[in-house]
Amino acid sequence: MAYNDLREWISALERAGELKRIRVEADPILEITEIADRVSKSGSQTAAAGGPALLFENVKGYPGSTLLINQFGSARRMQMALGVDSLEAIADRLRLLTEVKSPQGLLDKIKMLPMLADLGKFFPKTVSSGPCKEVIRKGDFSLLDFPVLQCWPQDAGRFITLPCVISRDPRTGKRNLGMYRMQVYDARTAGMHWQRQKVGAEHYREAMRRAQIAAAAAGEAPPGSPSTSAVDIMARTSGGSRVADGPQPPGKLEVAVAIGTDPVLTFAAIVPSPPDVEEFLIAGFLREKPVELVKCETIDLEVPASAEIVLEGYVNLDELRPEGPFGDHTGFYSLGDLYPVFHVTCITHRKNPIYSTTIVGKPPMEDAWMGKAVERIFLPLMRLTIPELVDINLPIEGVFHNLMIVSIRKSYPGQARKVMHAIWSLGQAMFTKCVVVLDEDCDVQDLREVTLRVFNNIDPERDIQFTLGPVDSLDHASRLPDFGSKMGIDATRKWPAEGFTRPWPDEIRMDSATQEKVDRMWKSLGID
Ligand SMILES: Cc1cc2nc3c(=O)[nH]c(=O)nc-3n(C[C@H](O)[C@H](O)[C@H](O)COP(=O)(O)O)c2cc1C
Ligand SMILES: [Mn+2]
Repeated sequence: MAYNDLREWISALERAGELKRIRVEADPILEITEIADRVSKSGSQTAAAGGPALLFENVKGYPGSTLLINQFGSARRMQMALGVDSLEAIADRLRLLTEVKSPQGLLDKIKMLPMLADLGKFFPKTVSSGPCKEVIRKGDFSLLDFPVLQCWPQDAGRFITLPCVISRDPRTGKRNLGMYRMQVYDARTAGMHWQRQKVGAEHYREAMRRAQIAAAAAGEAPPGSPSTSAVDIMARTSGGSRVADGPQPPGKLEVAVAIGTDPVLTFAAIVPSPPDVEEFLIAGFLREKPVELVKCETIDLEVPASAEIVLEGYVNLDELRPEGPFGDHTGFYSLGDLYPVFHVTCITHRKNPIYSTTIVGKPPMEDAWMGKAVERIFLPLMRLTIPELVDINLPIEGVFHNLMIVSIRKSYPGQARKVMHAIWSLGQAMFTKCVVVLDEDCDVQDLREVTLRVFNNIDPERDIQFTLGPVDSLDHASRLPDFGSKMGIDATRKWPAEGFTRPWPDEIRMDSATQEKVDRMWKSLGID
């Protein structure tokens, strides 16, 4: 049962006792962050961690406006958002899809029918209009009309923190939906913080390549201008897309931004899907209902029809501007850097739009629960490339890119190292700074067990693997922005075939006969 829009989701939250309306005036500058932060961290030692979603109905300076925050802020709400009682249910549906084999007979074919019918629900539908068009503002619009937060004291300004950013691949025409924060510079411009390894940044680079090739073909390449090979352009871009030398011919990439969609679509914007798989499709799969899209007014893109707010606009290919610092989900401020600038050409919205937002900072915050959902849902997909993978755990304090703990079914020498390298080459898992590999009988969700095993089982000099590669743009410790070292710890039991010839001791376990005997006598001992 899918929610059609943010409002149905808010009603469901309210009915479930998962939402608090706040009628006291609260300031979008710092104050709402402090409130939401305290709520995020309430009861954080249990699975039900994270207090309720908050609907601010009296935002200082924005009379009549409404602001939603912490909608995903607990394991339970994350499940509700995805319409399941357990994230395993989604993992199971994915597993079914990935395990498809050719049907052996009629019975097999019949069994496959529900799955094939399911497939039809994935694809987005273009509709002629929708609630996001209730108010269309082509001339009189301003980003400052919405209660955009300044989250933390040293932030560079106000940031739109939960935007679903839509762009089209100039090469394939496929659309991407990614969540990239946007610093509001003024009424009509904002930063576009797609990090360089993300799909939006690749669309931008592709548009740059095309503009350069077109300019060269038209003989407009300025004297001494750099070569237009893709490799060269890549080499000269950094941060989001900095052009370090040589002029970039003018041009633009159209971009649309949806704020306040149904929760599945918002979640789909953070999912690290393969670059060529449209997130609209993923949302359709997760919702079990197609996403409805409408055409934009001023650009050639489609946006979710039921979005609360839609920003239409473009980024110039030859314009970058300092973005950040911004208090980030690492618990530190991410440093300022140069990023493209989003220019708004039109804003459409629902009547009395609800501004949907989040804050990031020291974990746990609501993005922790979104990340945990990604972890569970992606396990079956990771197994397609790393079949020996039994389970994974990205502890919340590892802020997702710093630490991944995995267990594997080890069948040949050196396999733990093979798994590390596979993780470092798998989509956004490439950012993982530390990978810890354990044998299949270790419950990686139990950090005490993990600690006991890892540090007992390693000979550090022998079992640690260092390598170099891309790191998350948010990493403030790496030797260079976006590039640094990684560490893998092979905490599996070592084999003679790996050069370990000493005996490996058994773990201590009491025999079951003694355990059962003590169970029976337990009460009589009078200890409890
Ligand atoms: C609240 C939140 C904020 C995020 N902000 C950014 C951001 O500013 N820049 C960025 O590159 N990724 C950001 N991310 C992560 C991306 O959304 C994520 O990597 C996503 O998979 C990118 O989509 P893409 O693969 O289509 O590029 C954020 C994630 C969350 C949950
Ligand atoms: Mn994507």
